[in-house]
Amino acid sequence: MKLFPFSLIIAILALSSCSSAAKSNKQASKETMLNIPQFNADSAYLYTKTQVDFGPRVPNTKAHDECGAYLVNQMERFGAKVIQQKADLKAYDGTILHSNNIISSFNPAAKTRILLCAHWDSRPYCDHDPNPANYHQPVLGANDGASGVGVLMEVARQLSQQQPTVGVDIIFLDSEDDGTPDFYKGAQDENSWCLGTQYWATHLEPANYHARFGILLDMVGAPNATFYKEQESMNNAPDIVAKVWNQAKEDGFSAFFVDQDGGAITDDHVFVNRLAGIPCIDIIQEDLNSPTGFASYWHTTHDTMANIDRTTLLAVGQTLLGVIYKEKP
Ligand code: AHN
Ligand code: ZN
Repeated sequence: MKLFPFSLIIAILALSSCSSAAKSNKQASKETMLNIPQFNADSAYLYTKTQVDFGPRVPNTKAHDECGAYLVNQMERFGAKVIQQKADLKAYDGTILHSNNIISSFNPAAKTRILLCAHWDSRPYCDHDPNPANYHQPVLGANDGASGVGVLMEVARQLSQQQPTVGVDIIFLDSEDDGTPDFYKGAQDENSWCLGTQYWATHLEPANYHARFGILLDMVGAPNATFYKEQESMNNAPDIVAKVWNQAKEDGFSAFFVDQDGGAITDDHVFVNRLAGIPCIDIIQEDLNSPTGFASYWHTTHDTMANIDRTTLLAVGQTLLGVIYKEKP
């Protein structure tokens, strides 16, 4: 008779321990599913500065080629399969630009893919500088170019440490910023911008490439930057805008990702949408009160590391990681 209650206690203990083990396993697997890495803003800052230290990355210059080699080397170190898509592209004035789109694939076998991109070239003209004597100086491009690439390099480093369930392709697009300068007396031409993207979207690599959606970063490093819901993004991929802005809100970054419509901008995402048929949005700093629509140092000699802030890099990078690691195949 004494044995019965004892075995009952054992049975109860076994049952309860079993159910608590099952519960903690369930919790653990839920947490593993939502294990979103921490974006390191110092690292993104350093990747941005390293590019800037090469000098302006204007196509056909030594700094451009050296920085390109650095980017390829880093992405290979992060375990990506890297393709360099080289092409000679014609600028608005007939100049032939030796262009190089740097395409890095993570988890290339995965069917469901996300495209992340940013331009890595610098503009050859400071055509919005307050001093006209600087119009033919190249832009250093700390914010306009290097910041987007810097954030994506840190995302790549995170991808190398923890693989998400979807595949990710990161393209550093070239020859974005050779568009018709303001001082040119002839016609402005929309198609003079984003030459590298226009080439990629009509000569897709990897072959037959498709992604569920794309996110372009452009000028994502300035202190207190404001990203509005850019109009071309809203027209082509409103659900992706909502996904990104909701993730930013969840992470506490709504001061950067403003819940308000912005202007329409001719940027790389327009050609990804139009020519490659991939719904793509643009996270781009807009200043709705400035005459150009952009910050005062845009396309001037003041686009330097002094205008790069780790908190902005963090807001953009952490939001991207949330979106990537939550996406289901
Ligand atoms: C135009 O000015 C037409 N588009 C801006 C695209 C751009 C230039 N983004 C950075 N630099
Ligand atoms: Zn620019």
